[in-house]
Parts: sequence; C-alpha cells; structure tokens
Amino acid sequence: MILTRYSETPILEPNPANAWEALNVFNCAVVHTDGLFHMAYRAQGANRVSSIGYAVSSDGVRFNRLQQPILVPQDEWETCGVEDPRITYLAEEQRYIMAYTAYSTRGITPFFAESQNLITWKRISPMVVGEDDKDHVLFPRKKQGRYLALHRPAPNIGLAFSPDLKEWQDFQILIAPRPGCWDCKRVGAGGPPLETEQGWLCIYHGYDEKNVYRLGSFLLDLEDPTKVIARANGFLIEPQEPWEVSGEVPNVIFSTGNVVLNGKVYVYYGGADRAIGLATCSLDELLDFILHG
Ligand code: BMA
Repeated sequence: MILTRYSETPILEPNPANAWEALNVFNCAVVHTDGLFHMAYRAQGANRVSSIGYAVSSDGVRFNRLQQPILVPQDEWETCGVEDPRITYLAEEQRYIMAYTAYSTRGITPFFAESQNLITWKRISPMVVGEDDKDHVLFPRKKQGRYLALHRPAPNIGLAFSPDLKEWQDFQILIAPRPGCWDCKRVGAGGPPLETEQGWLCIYHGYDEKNVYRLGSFLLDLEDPTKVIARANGFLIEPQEPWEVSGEVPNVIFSTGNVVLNGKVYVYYGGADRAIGLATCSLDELLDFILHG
C-alpha cells in the first residue's frame, strides 16, 4: 500500500447538530487555492437524501464547516439527493466546475455545475441522460478546444469530449475491470486527473466480488489522454480501520478528491460511506509505483 493514513481516525465526521449532515459525511472534492484547502462533501441526514456541504482548512487536516449546505436537491433530477462532488479548477476560465451525481426515482444522472467562489453554484447540464453512468470528473485543461471528462459507463472508466460542457461526444472506454484482481467487478474515476511530467495521474476506485472498495491508479498520456501509459497492478489503500470496515456501507474506501502540493499527494476519501479520511504519499513514489510496480 502506497498511501499512508494521516491518522487512524477520520478528519471529518457526521455532525449531529445539523439534521442534513447528522448521519453520514463522506465522498468529498478538495481543491487547494491561495493557501487554503476547500472541501465540498457529500452529507446525509436520517432520510439519507444527500446534499453537499462546504469546509475550509489551512493545513488540509483541520477543517471548519459552514452550517448550511452549498448544494441541495433542487429539481426532478435530484429528488433523492446530490452526491459525490468532484471539483476541477479551470485556470484559463477562472471558474470551478463541479461534477456531481443527481439522484432521483428516475435513476442517476451525471451533472455539471459551475462556480467562481466555491460556495454559490449554478447548474450547467447533465453529461448523459438515462444511462448507468456517473463518477465523472473534468480535466483541468482543454485539448484542441474541447473539454475532456472521465466518466463511468458501467463497469468501465470512459473518456469523452465536449465543446461546451453540455454536448458530449467521442465516447471511448479507457479502463476496464480486471478479472481475478482487486478491481474485478467495476471501476470508476476518483478526483480530477493531476498533471505531472509523466502524464495525467488518475486515482480510481475498484471493487471485487466481495464488494470491497479500494483505490488504484493509472497514467494517461499528456498529449493524447486516450492513451493509457500504465496502470498499477496493486491497490493504493484498502479498508482497514474500524470506521472504513463498518459504517453505512461496509468495506469502502472511495475517493473523489485529490490534491498535489509540494511533491505530496493528498487523497481524501469516504470511509464506509460514513466519515472522511486523508491519506498521503510522495508524488514521485506514486509515479514510480505506477510505472515500475
Ligand atoms: C458508489 C457511490 C458512492 C459510494 C460507493 C460505496 O456507487 O454511490 O457514493 O461511496 O458506491 O457505497
């Protein structure tokens, strides 16, 4: 295991004082800007309808949260919740894009929203409609005038392009489950792809026949992200601590947020769909692990 837990305990737990986050806080986006770590996290109260809360930290570990959620279910797409935020900063456009899953009795819909301040969000458009597709996340740069996003046409991780974040095209499969491995059943993207000298570093989740969710990693070509350069055989971390092994859903480590700062990779994750943990590693070690095993 390449990732080391920051501590044996979660860095953020449910807050019984607020009904909307009293039961579970888990999968979170984290972006680092101007010396602050901004976190948008999925939260559930007793009715298990998810909203998205906000917290901020100067050290990436001790977070202060807002009392009110920043995104709550709004329309017919979202009656059962807004889930699993992944936030990408588009430096050229000076705006943040949140990819989140809208959930309703109609099913799941991968959606995009935008913000300039990380607190007020405006919905843009679904990525696809009426399919078993979520775990989508935007790349921080365009390629030949088009946006790129990873997404999860079940059970795979795919890539698609868009001129405007509304219409998506050139869908292709990048990463599939591997028979006999820890990620044999289904795979899905984690936080935003990280630009490195070796390629786009992507962290993903996969699960096996026993429904144990672990994190893995792969590298995409910087110039042509349709090319997978390498994929690590081993996982980066697996459920081990009591709060990762049992909670709302047992045996889950699920990440939707990663940051690189001063050569260190910060991976934020939901443990057993109940609390938020942090694990880190050196960027060089992770790249070496993907490229050379
Ligand atoms: C996935 C998503 C995640 C969740 C995971 C494990 O399908 O719904 O939000 O963390 O399952 O339960």
